[in-house]
Amino acid sequence: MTYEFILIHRQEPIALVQINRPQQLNALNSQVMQELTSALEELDNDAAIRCMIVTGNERAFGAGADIKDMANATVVEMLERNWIAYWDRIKKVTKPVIAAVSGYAFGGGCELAMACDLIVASESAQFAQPEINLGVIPGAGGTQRLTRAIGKSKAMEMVLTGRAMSAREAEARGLVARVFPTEVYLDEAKKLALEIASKAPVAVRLAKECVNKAYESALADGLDYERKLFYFLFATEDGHEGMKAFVEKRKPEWRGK
Ligand code: DAK
Repeated sequence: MTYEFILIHRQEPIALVQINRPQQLNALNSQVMQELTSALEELDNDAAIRCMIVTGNERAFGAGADIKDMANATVVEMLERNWIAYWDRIKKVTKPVIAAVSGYAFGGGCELAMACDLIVASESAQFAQPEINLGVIPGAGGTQRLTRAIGKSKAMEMVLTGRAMSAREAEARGLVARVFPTEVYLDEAKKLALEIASKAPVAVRLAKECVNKAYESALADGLDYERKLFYFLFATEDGHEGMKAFVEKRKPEWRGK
């Protein structure tokens, strides 16, 4: 498939999907979202790839949904665009997806970063849900994911005022996993992706599923789910290989089975 607004950089076993609409600060229109989700699905089905990175450029990860596209839209048009389906598709990606964020991650851009499995940021990254300033509210998970990530009071403050949070603040509050100087944040995201890609693939997939489950269920259901997947891993060759390698004092050889 050819893409207009994204670039794919394959560096097996990892791949980078770069949003490339710099003149509009990577504002997300339907085509960008369509291309981005298709690329992630394609890479998810590619056996040579084990971890993906979604990124923008130094100035903007994404300044939100394309406001010019939405300004005159009716409620029926918004419903028919079925934008939220793209987020559902991202959620179904089974391999880990790291958001490498620099510059603006505003509105839908912030929601996109939060829809990824973890966020690595540059020192110049800024996170905001500024929809309130447009007379609307976040619509792709902002009120829910931000609240789970940073707690009710801070999320309320951000969503009600639209103010931006710095990378350092986002890290301190748990929205962001790691912050690096702008010159190296992408290299560091790649290092992290390579580290994840070096682990046992089935365990990585199930670990991602379990952590995401913690977001979506009551504690008792999440614990039950985790336990079942934990037992399941004893039916995999890699599960036994990892423990045997430890006992035999050698490096494990993962086979993805
Ligand atoms: N949409 C369209 N164009 C945008 C844009 C955006 N979100 N953000 C920036 N641009 C464009 C600007 O219009 C400008 O284009 P030209 O005028 O040069 O043609 C160019 O990018 C450069 O922007 P600025 O000149 O404004 O650059 P500054 O450095 O001065 O300011 C800024 C950067 C990020 C502070 C500013 O551009 C800004 O405030 N942008 C808007 C940020 C924002 O409000 N984002 C939230 C958008 S609402 C849905 C679910 C979710 C959503 C929608 C639907 N469904 C379930 C249906 C999500 C909604 C949103 O994200």
